[in-house]
Amino acid sequence: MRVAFLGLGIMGRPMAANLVKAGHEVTVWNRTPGKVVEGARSASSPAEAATGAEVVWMSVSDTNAVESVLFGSQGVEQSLAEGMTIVDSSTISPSATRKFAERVRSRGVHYVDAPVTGSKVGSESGTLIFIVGGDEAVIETLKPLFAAMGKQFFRMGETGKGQAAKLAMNLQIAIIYEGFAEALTLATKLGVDAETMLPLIQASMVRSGVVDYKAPFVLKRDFSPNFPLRLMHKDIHLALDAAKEARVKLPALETVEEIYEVASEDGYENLDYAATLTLLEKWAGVEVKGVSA
Ligand code: NA7
Repeated sequence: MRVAFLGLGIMGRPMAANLVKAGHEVTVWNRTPGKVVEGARSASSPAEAATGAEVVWMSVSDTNAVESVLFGSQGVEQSLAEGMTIVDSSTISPSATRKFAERVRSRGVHYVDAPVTGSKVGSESGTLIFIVGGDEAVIETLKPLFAAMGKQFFRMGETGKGQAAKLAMNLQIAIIYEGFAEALTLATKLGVDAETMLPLIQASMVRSGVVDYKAPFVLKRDFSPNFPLRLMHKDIHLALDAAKEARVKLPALETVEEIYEVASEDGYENLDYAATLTLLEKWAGVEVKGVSA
C-alpha cells in the first residue's frame, strides 16, 4: 500500500521502518528535518507526504500536534482525496478525535484512531498492540499494515473509542507502576531489598505485565526513556480531562498526577516514567537497588 507516515519519534520511526520491511511504499515526514527511514521517501511537509497516499498514518506527541499536522499550513487537509484513510497512533483526546474525523469525513476521507500499547520495544520488534476505533470495513483494509507493525489489534467501537480505551489502559499502567514503586520503597526502608521482593511478587497474584516490563530497568536503575515521563503525564491529563467531561471521579489517578507534577518540576520529563520511583526514594531517604546496579 502507499502510506504516508508522519512523525518519526521513539514510536513512529520503527513503525515506519517496519512498514518498509513489509514491502509497503512509504513516504515519511517529521517536523524537525534530519530524521529518515531507510527505504522510504522523505517529504518536506505533511501535505506533500500525503499526496497520492492511500493511507496517512500519524504518530506525534499530542492533540495539538495532530491538529497542526492535519489542519495547519501545509497540513494533510490540503492533499485529502476521496477514499483515503487517516490513522492516528498518537495518544490524544477522544473528543478532539471525533471532531477531526468529522472534518475530514465531509471530504470522503475515513478516520481511524489506533493508539498503541507496547512501548519502544514493541515498536522496534513489530509487536505493538493497536487499540482501534473506526468503521469495521475500513479497519479490515488496514489489516496488512497492522500486521506489519504489531501482533494484535482490538476494535473498541467507532472512531474515538480507541483513544478512550487507551486512556483507560494508561491509567492502569500509571497506577500499577506507582504501586510497584511505593512497594519497593517501603520494603527497602524496612530492610527487604528489591531482589528479594521480586520473586515473591512474580509468584503471587500481584504479578503484572507492568512489573515484568519495568523491573529489569528499575534494578539496573536505567531510567532512559522507553516511555518518557512527559508523555505519560500528558496521558494522565487526557484521562483526567475525559473523566471531567464525563463526570467521573478518579482519586488515585489525581494523586499520581501530583507526583508527575513534582517530577516534571524536578526536570525528569525526558526520563522514563519509571523515574517517578526516585522521588519516592528521595522522600523516604533510601535507594532501591538491584545487585547489578
Ligand atoms: P516522541 O519520541 O516524543 O516523538 C514525538 C513526535 O511528534 C516527533 O516526531 C515530534 O517531532 C512530533 N511532534 C511533536 N509536536 C509536533 C507538532 N506540533 N507538529 C508536528 N509534529 C510534532 O514521542 P513517541 O514517539 O514516544 O510517542 C508518539 C505518540 O505515541 C504519543 O502520543 C505517545 O503518547 C504515544 P520533532 O522530531 O520533535 O520535530
